[in-house]
Amino acid sequence: MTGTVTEKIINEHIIEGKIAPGEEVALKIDQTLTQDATGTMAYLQFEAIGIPRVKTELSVSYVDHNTLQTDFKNPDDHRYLQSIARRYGLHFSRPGNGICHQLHLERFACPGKTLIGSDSHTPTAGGIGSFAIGAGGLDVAVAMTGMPYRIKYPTIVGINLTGKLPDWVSAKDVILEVLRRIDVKGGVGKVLEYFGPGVKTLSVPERATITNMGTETGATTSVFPSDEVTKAFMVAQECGDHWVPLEPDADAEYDEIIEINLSELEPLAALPHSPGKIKPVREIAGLEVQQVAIGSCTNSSLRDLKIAANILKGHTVADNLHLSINPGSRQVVEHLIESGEMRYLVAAGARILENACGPCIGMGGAPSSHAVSIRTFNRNFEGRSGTKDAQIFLVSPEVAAATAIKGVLTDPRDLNDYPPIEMPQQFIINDNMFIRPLPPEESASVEIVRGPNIKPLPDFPPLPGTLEGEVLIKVEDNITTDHIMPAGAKILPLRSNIPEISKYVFEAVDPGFPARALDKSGGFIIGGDNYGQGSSREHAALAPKYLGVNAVIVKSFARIHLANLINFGIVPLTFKDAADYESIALGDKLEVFIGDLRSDVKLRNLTKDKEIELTHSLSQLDAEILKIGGKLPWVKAKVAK
Ligand code: MIC
Ligand code: SF4
Repeated sequence: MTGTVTEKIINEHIIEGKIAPGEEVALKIDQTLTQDATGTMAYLQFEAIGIPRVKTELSVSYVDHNTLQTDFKNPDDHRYLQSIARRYGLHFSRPGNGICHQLHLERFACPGKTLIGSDSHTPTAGGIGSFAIGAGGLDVAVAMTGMPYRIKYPTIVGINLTGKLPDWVSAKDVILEVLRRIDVKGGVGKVLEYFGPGVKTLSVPERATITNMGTETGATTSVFPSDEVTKAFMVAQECGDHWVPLEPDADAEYDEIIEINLSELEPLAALPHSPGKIKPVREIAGLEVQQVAIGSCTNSSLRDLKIAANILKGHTVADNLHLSINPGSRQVVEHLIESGEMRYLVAAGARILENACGPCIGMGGAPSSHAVSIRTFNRNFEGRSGTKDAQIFLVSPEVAAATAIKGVLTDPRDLNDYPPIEMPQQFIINDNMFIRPLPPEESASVEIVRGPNIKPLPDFPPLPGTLEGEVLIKVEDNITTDHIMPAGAKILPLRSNIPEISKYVFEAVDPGFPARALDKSGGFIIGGDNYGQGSSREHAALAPKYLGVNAVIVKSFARIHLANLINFGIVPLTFKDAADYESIALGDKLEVFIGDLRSDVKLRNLTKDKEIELTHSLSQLDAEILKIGGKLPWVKAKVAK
């Protein structure tokens, strides 16, 4: 069979649908993962569906986001998740074990397998050749019942890598170069598949840095082939038995091709406040910096921290800044301790934080007022760091470590020789912070532990044929889920309590929104292009729904958020003519005739006495799900049958 890696994996997993870009296809899902911030909701939904045990080959519940325990809420959620894993046959990764994507890559990901995860950076596993997609928690709950996951058949973009990265330039610069070319919505509806002679020059964790941050282009996923480098990595992780070769055929055809010569790349940075705003570091070097943070699921592998350690060796972190480090996993830390390289980090003055997401999601490590913070992370949306007026730049570990020494943003090529790093032939395998699934005969009697922060799921009624209400908010292009439903140390612990968390919807954009929405008994959100980019958090749909929002009308949507809106019974509509966006204002009274959602939709603006045409990309199934009030009632009915 000829084909790309993407086609080969989809062909092996397709259950329903037509193979043509834009057509809906249903895929069998082999593996799922969740993390704690989206997991509590996903498992509340899984419980509500009512099947006795997960039906996937492997499902893992990780704890890595809500690890700051300032009161009972987060630790209660962790106990709930642990009891769920024991009751329903999941692997459980205990807090402190590491970041879900890094751990999954080290211990569970396999070439050729499908994986969906309730986290938008699930494509990290594409670095090993998994077809790994980020999804809302409810879609992951449904996949755990053994039902397929539906995607729009993607356009397949081949990224032809040639050459070899020069010293001081690393995988982060490859994905920043991709973002420079296609920006934060250039990947929507697409899979970014890497191929070409440059692939073999990149290790699996380097490939994973690239597929991880492919999310920031809006792509459905990113994937690398599985080759001898993949095999060596899996053998070193004692997972060699699960390796399979998976390469594109010589005559594979891509819908589009992007050429990247690795030898020509240079250190790049994403400027505030978008991962798509890219400039060479040399053009902005010299900027005074107050914080450097190394870590996150993009750049916290052993390779990344080794390079940072060896750059910092014998130096002290500059007086004017703080350096924090969040290792990706305990395996990374155990290696750094064994090799002695942890000492270089500690001696240089780095603040070694937990093996968790940490500052990446505003869980500690907020920068000072107006600070410039240089981070190896994947997102620099305004306010996400916890400090609204901070300026966040996204860079490679090489740039971050060089900057930590110099105190100003530094092109690492200005340092002396590139330090050699030695990677182990064999990784230290210590799985003692994973709790394995219980056998069915023991798991059935496990009691679920629920703390007072875990509130029951709200119920939503079926939608009427005509939606009425006021425009509750009107926002611009590229609104992120961090704008809609912020995270951070104060709000993240409320993820299993919808009434409470809904008080923070649009907090940084318009803090009056929740009260206004409740006061007006719901209404509409109007937005621009790429509405809902960023995270997979379904709370960005669930909480507005709780406040009474029944439709979001925008120029275009980001993929995961669109699916989440449908899942919770909010109708996602787009302007047929984008210019109509201008004709609607905050407070306008609208009537939207959705009918059976089989065709276009009419909007009557009662305030302006004007009619406009709206459209949508809903399949028949989506329409059915929306009309009955969301995916949970739909799936419950299906399972009951
Ligand atoms: C993120 O990076 O924004 C998160 C936190 O990992 C989210 C998930 C969440 O909101 O819990 C994601 O990327 O999906
Ligand atoms: Fe965690 Fe940040 Fe990765 Fe999201 S992007 S999973 S918050 S490390």
